[in-house]
Amino acid sequence: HSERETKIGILGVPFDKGQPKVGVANGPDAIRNAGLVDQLASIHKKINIKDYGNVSYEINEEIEKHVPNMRDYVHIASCNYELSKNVERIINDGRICLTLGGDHSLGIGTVDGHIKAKQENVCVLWVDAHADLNTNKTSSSGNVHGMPMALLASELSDYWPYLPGMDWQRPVISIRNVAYIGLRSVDAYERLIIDRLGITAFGMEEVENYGISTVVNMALERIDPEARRSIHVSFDVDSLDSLEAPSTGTAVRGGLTLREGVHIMESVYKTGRLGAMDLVEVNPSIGTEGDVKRTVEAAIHVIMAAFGHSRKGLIPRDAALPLQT
Ligand code: HAR
Ligand code: MN
Ligand code: MN
Ligand code: MN
Repeated sequence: HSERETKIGILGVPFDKGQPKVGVANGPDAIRNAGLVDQLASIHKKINIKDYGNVSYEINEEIEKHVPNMRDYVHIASCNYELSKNVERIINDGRICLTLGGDHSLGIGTVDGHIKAKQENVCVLWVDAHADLNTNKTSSSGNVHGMPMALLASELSDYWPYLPGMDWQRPVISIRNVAYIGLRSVDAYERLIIDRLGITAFGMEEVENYGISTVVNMALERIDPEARRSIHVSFDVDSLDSLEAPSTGTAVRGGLTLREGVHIMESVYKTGRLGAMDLVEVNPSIGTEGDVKRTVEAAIHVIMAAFGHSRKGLIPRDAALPLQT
């Protein structure tokens, strides 16, 4: 374990329109204000960080506002359009793009931008309590943060109506290049799709049966068998147990421990192929001050592991033993 040059581009997305609760738009600043950049910089000297600030967007008035059962559709389409372009640019700048959310509807834009930058040679690890695989026909909530994976998967494109203002978003990722870890709240139609399409899904039962180390290795083997793809990790903080990450909009008990979350990201770091990471659904308006602190700290631990923080400790590259002479 030693230092490896790592260039990171941080992007905040203070976006909350994919779900109904206030507060999640303050996730990016809560994570930054807890010292994210300084902590990343402290991993080792070969870390190079640039904070690109927050994504802003204007409503595209041309877009038809009403799409059945997709709440705040025009915001979703407008924000993700800007987001995709930002992610693409950051990756083209030679950086791993770290997107701080915001709700998980932003996964539409981040995965899209990553795919555009890497000419489609991308696989996705979706770490989440939820599958986010609803269409506007199957969703019982109309909340778009429960739909991003269904919008991204090419196998599901026929299940959507024409979506005005989303032409930039090519549903190009094959669901065969996507794996889930942490599932424990899956809607009936989502389960049907997972089974019918044979989607790689490691829910909490599989984490219990195999252990997290085997689960991550099996997931990566399935979505990137030749170890050639750029890896996109979309990490929903609600994948973690609600004791570890209480400040989130749709907490589900019985989730990943922080150690398991960290282990996932350490494994991804070791591949050397992390291309982009999203850390979403931190909501500083939910819970006590202590809950918020715990949630933000958990998010930072998971992020640190993704960029090379080692629980074993790191040896400086040119270190010599301090032997007495
Ligand atoms: N499956 C439910 C829905 O579609 C709940 C989605 C919950 N949200 C998330 N996504 N945090 O991971 O409404
Ligand atoms: Mn999610
Ligand atoms: Mn979730
Ligand atoms: Mn630590």
